Amino acid sequence: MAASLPIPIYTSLDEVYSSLGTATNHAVRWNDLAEEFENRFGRKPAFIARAPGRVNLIGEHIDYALFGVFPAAVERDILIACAPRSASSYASYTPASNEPSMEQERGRVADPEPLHLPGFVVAENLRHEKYPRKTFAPMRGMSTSKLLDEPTEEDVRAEEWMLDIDKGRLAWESYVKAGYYGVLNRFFPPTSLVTTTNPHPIPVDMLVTGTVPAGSGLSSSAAMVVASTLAFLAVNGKLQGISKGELVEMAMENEQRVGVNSGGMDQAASVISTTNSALHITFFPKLAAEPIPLPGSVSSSAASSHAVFIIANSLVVSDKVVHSKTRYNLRVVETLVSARILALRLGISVGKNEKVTLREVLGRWLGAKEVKGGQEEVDVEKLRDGLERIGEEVEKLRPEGKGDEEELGVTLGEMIQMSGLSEEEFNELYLSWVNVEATHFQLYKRSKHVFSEALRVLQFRDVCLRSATSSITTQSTLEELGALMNESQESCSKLFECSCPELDELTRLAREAGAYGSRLTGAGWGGCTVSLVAESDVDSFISKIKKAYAPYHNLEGEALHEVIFATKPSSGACVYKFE
Ligand code: NG1
Repeated sequence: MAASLPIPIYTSLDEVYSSLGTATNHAVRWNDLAEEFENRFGRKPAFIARAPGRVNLIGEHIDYALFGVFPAAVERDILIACAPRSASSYASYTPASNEPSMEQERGRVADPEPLHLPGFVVAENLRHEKYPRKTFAPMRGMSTSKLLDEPTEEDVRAEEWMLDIDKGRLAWESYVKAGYYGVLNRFFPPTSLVTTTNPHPIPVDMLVTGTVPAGSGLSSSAAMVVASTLAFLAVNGKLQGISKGELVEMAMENEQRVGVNSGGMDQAASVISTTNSALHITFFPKLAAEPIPLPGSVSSSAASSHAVFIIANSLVVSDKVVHSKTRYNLRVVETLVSARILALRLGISVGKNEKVTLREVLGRWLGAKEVKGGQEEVDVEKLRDGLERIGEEVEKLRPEGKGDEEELGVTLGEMIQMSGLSEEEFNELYLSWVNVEATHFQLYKRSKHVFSEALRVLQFRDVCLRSATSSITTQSTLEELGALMNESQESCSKLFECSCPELDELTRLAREAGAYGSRLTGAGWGGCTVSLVAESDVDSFISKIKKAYAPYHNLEGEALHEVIFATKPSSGACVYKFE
């Protein structure tokens, strides 16, 4: 239901945030951005696209196994001011930095800078010293200079749009380009002839700013891709008729172009969230999002306990793209292969070419019928019951003859043999589209994490729903939620191995400082933790963590607030239209 709503288009800022001037002073930020856009491009922006980061409260690394997750959008966000470029606007254009005036697009774009080229993008960032200005043009599988001339019919019948995203290097503009791809492919088919009825994408100027810290597990990458997709939709007049669900799908596909085979949680949370609620997002058999009020966010009596979520950055930067071979993408492959092997061991049939997920295996095990385009829906009760029982079956993946203390992984050869596929079939199905590296693949531990974490998500949801029907959030409700968060951290650390010493330390310190529960949030291996803390204890909690966590010792004031802060569920992505 929430996914079928249209993308909100606002003309006033108080429609965007529930309360202005909270963590950062939003009104000042938005004005500064619009003014700076005018300084740099000589005219006002036409739109500002906004996409928030998210904090995942529980349900880590299970979205790509197609199990439901439980994130909430945060107030921190990415903003992209943008406007179509007209002939008169390039005259006043003044680059903000001393960067070379043109990204060298592998020598395909000729000097002087062809600002008028179809779909040509000038992307600037407010922090231009760190994120230099970039310019690029989409190409229909042929040299850009040809686009300038009269293209022949053959020239413009290309297979794919090309934007040259470098997957081996983390570059800020890659996320802008990733957002552009979806819009190009959906609205400007690369294979068709350019005619007046099938026009070129519009040249655009954009200025980006953001308050979501990069590489911190708050999903700055998804926020960038969602905001960029929205900005290109808005400038090209294609916003009407796009639902939130469609935007999520576009953003998911777009982000995969940066080189990470991500699930869909971040994009869904960034797009579909509403204030005061978390989202229970499910991906199977289709994308659906259910807003769930969080305890303490309903009006309650004086006797109730209020609690808030506090985000703390471990200050270990986790670069998902650079380490994807041994971390994120490896987990995706391990999780998928474990699904096939578990299915075989449970006597469930799996097609030779089928990349079955753990969620689908559970559905089949529970007797869900295969229907056209997927599997029939399984209700939450049945799913919870199945997750409670399948834990024992996962033991069938435990390598024989190996004790608790021993290595529980299997080699590539062993894994192929267990999969029932030939080496060639296995490589084609599981390794041809991704680059991974491991001596041992941890099928048992990964699937044990996925099923237990999926169950914790449903339990967390149940506790929140129960508490929403009562006017009082009791101590025991918060303790139940906290316990689930702590179990999740343990599982992420020991079974999924996506924590790191600093995250383990920070979550332990949070519990010692009085949190009901604390866990890593997002992909892990660095980034942030989220802790559930009584509202009355927020200040003392933060000062205890500051004292105890060495990387915070020298931080004061705004610098401290940048790394540890309480957060409220925020609204999802939108477009602000200047009138
Ligand atoms: P972050 O923390 O944004 O890197 C990643 C994935 C999610 C999910 C989590 C782990 C992307 C864009 N996001 O989140 O889909 O799998 O890890 O739960 O890759």
